[in-house]
Amino acid sequence: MLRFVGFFCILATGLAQECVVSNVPVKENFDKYRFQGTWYAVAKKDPVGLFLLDNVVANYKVEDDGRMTATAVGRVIILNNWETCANMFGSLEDTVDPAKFKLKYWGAAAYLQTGYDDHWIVDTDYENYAIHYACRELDTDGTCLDGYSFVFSRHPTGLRPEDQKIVTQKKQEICFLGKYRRVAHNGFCA
Ligand code: RTL
Repeated sequence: MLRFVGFFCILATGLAQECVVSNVPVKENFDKYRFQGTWYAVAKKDPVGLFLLDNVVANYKVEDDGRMTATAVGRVIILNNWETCANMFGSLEDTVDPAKFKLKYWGAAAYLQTGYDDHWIVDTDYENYAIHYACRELDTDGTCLDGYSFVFSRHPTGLRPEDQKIVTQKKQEICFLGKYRRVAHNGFCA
């Protein structure tokens, strides 16, 4: 009987561990140099509150001192009815894990949001797709209460069919499957 209970305890903790943020898988030996350049957001999972709506394009660069910086543009609506393109800047602080950064970000204009978020690269092949993950707030059980994620493509036309399967798999591994929306690109911020 005790062994029976023990088995179910292990099973239950195993299931509960799955979506714990500290267990979210990230890219092994992430190479920030190969990640440089333009990435088009093709899908995103939104956080609570104001966020980039669509036409999101990010550009990463490794500076001479080895630090990664990024810019991002995207359509936003401010004060409920004013639509504009947000030009954002970010500096990515390294951590012990090469795929996990802290992103400090701010806007070109003072009315744009500033913040300090996680910036994890869950997976990428550097040439076609990337899955980004940021959890802003942990729940008491260690799972993510408020987070966001981008699926990026090197191609403005979207993901190649052969990359879609792996991206779906990764969305599931980070427990955001079913929470993404497509990111439209219609030239609004071009
Ligand atoms: C991402 C790529 C790396 C560079 C930056 C990023 C995040 C930008 C964010 C912008 C939010 C802007 C808002 C403006 C309205 O006031 C991860 C895309 C800077 C989170 C909400």
